[in-house]
Order: sequence, then structure tokens, then C-alpha cells
Amino acid sequence: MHFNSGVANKLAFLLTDGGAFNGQTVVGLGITPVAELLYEAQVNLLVPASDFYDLDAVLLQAANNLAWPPGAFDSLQRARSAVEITGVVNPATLFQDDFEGGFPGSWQVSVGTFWGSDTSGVTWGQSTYRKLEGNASAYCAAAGTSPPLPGTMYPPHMDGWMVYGPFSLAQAPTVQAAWAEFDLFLDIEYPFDEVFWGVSLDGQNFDGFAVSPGPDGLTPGWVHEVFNFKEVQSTPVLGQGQVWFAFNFRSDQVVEYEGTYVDSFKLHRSPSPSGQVIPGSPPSPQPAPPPVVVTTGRRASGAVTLE
Ligand SMILES: [Ca+2]
Ligand SMILES: [Ca+2]
Repeated sequence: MHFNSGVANKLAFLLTDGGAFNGQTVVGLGITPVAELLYEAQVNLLVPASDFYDLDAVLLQAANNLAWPPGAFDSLQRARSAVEITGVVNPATLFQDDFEGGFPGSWQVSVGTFWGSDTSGVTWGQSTYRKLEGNASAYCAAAGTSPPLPGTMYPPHMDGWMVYGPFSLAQAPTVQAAWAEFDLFLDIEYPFDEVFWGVSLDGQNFDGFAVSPGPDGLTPGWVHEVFNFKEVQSTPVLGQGQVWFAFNFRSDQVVEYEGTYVDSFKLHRSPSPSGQVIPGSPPSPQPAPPPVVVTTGRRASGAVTLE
């Protein structure tokens, strides 16, 4: 668990003692309810993959779980506004996939060109070997050219893509927050093999996080990830009519492990769009052209560490 930010401390301080900050005046609630709130958020709603932005998605839920009275809710809203993590009100789920149905379904799966002619040709597919819930998940090396047997190892020279989109974040009312939420199981070679997730405005150039969990490439079982699109400031997708989301798995030339699984994928926006929710485009009957460019300074392995 890491709320690796003085901002979270400021939020807790404001809620506890009250005060004026960033144009907001917060009535203090005292230590006990704030401790209960953060405990609920950390222990019951956040898990190890969470980061500071996850607070945005869970603080109100935590307060709701604890049956906070309106006055305390008001303090929480003001404290959230003061530290600028507002935006999650009346959220809607734009798309979700538990990977139980036919794969790839709404995803476009492809092999990228990072390794050129050396590519393994293996990419994401459906697996029943590991799953968080139900009978299946998405596995980084379950499809393509001669995928490995379930529960064995991904091949070297992988560049497997799984892309969803385009979906719209432009429907009224104005989007205040949008995020993806999913669960991961990682067993990969740290720090040379990695899984990446990110967003794009053209379906080709993705910006996000590459993860190779240190020190051993393993997550402690399944971990929950909340990827707030505000984290990717160089690709501002809020308000855009065509947005793509992707997972990418890359392995280098030597040393392989079991790989990466994804389950319980959800795509959210806040507030909910007025009228009918249109969950992106229908699945394409044509193979998608491989997205090959990842434009992020955070592509470096280990830039984000699951712990
Ligand atoms: Ca599942
Ligand atoms: Ca490797």
C-alpha cells in the first residue's frame, strides 16, 4: 500500500482538523471518522496495486459504506475539492468484460512489429488456466502462432496487443473523470519483460504505464488496478469522441515465465452520460492493424511497481 503523496496527507489533515486550503473551507471531523474512512478505503476497497488516484474512486464509497451523515460528506467533498481529486460522482460503466464469452469479442487482438521478423507471433487470447472470477480470463500468450500450453511459459520476442475502441468520452454532460479498472496476475521476467496499459486518441499511439513488478516479476496473486486517465497528462482523453484503450505484453529474447492474465475489466466515466450509453464500437470483423508505437516516457520497465 502506498499513498505516496503528501496530497493524501493533506486530505487527511483537512478532514481531521478542518481548515481553509485552495479555496475550500473544510469543517474538521476529528481523528476517529477520518481514520475509519482511510481504513475502509485502504483495507476494504484498495489493494496493493492502487495508487493515489485510486482514492478518487473509493473515498465516497468508503464514506457510504460507513454511513457517513450529510455534514461529514460535505467535509469530504470540500477536502477532495481542496486537494483536486474530485470528479467521481454518479459514475457509469461504459464497457466491461469478464472474458467469459467468445474472445476477442469487442477487443482487437494483434501482433505488433517491435521484434520485426523475430516476432513470436503469439498474442492475447482467452484462458481458463487462471481467472479471478468465472471460468476464464485474458492471457497474454493464448493465441496467434503456436501459443504455449496453458500454465507453461510465454515465448520470447512477444509483442501482443489487445485493444478496445474507439469509445466516446465526449457525450454530455462533460466528463469529469474516466478510468479503467481491472485485475492482473503477473509472473514475468523483471525488469526485461513487461505488460503495458494505456490510452490513445488514434488507436496507434498509446500512452500509459509499463509494468514489470520488482523484485521478482510476481504479483501476490491477483491485484486490482485502477488506471485513472488523468494520470496520462500528455494524452488528454477526457472530452474526446474517439478514445482507445490497450494492453500490450512484450518479452525480450531470453528468460520467460508464465505471463500476464487480465480479468474483470471495466471502463468507467463520471458523471454518467445523459441518455443512452453507447459502449464503443462493435467488434471489427477484420484483423486490426498492429499498434506499434508507445509514446510515453514511462515506458521504461519498472516505471510503475506493483507492490
Ligand atoms: Ca473471468
Ligand atoms: Ca524475457
